[in-house]
Amino acid sequence: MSKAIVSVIMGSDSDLPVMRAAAEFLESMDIPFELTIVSAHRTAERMFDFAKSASDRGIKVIIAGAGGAAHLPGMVASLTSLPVIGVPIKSSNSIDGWDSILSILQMPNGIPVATVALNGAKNAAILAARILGSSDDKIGSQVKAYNKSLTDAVLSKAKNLEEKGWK
Ligand code: RP5
Repeated sequence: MSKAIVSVIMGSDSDLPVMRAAAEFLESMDIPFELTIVSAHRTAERMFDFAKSASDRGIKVIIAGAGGAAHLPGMVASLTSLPVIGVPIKSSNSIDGWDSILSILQMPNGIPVATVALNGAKNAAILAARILGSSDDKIGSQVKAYNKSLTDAVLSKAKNLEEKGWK
C-alpha cells in the first residue's frame, strides 16, 4: 500500500457517516490516504502532534471534518503550512449546521481553511484531488475524466428526457 498523501481527520467517530464520502472518492481515484479521529477539544495534544508532523510524513492535503464548535480545521491550519479543507458537519451537537459552517469558514486573515458545503465531504475529496492533480499528471487526468463523467451523465439524462418526454 502506498504512503498516504491525503489525511482525512474528523472530530469524532460520529462524523464518519458524513466523512466516509471523502474516503470513498479518494479510494475510487487510487489516491493513498489515511483516515482517523483527531479532536481539537478532547485530544488537543494529539491534534498538535498530528498537524506538526503531517508534512514530514508526506501528507500533501488535509481534509478535516467537525461539527458544532468546529475548531479542528482552523486549529490544524494554524499548526501546518499544508492546505486544509474543512468540512462542516451537522452533528448531534450542532444547532442547525450554521455553527459548524461559521466556525470553519470565518478564519482570520493569514490562516485559510477551504470550506466546503455542510456535510460536503465528497467535494472536499474532489478539491484535494484537484490540488494534487495540479502537479501530478496521473491524478490530474483522473480528475479530468471524473469531470467528463459528470458531463456525460447529464447529457445522457437530457437526451433521455428529450426523447421520452417529461410525462
Ligand atoms: C465535534 O463534536 C465532532 O466533530 C462531532 O461532530 C461533534 C459530536 O461529537 P460526539 O459527541 O458525537 O463524539 O467535536
